[in-house]
Amino acid sequence: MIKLFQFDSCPYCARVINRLKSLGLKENKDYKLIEASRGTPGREEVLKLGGMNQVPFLVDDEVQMYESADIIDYIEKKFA
Ligand SMILES: N[C@@H](CCC(=O)N[C@@H](CS)C(=O)NCC(=O)O)C(=O)O
Repeated sequence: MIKLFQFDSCPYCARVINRLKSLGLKENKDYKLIEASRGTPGREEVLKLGGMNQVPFLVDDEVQMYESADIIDYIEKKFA
C-alpha cells in the first residue's frame, strides 16, 4: 500500500491527499497516511529513507518520491 508521509497544515500534502480522495481512493485501503510533522518518528523515517527533510514524501514499495506534483503524476498513472 502507498504510504504518504505528511502533516495536517502542509498545503503540498493537502494537494496530494485531495487528489487521492478525488480519484476515489480510500485511506487505509489504498493508501496510508503517516504523521510526519517535525520531531515525529514519521519525519525521522522520511529523512532516513529519502535523505531530505521534506514532505509530502511517498513510498510505494521500491518507489520513493518527494514533490507534490510528481507524487500526483505518479498516483494518477498508477490508479488511472
Ligand atoms: N516543492 C515541494 C514543497 C514541499 C514543502 O515545502 N514542504 C514543506 C511543508 S508544507 C516542508 O517539508 N518543509 C520543511 C519542514 O516542514 O521541515 C512540493 O511541492 O512538494
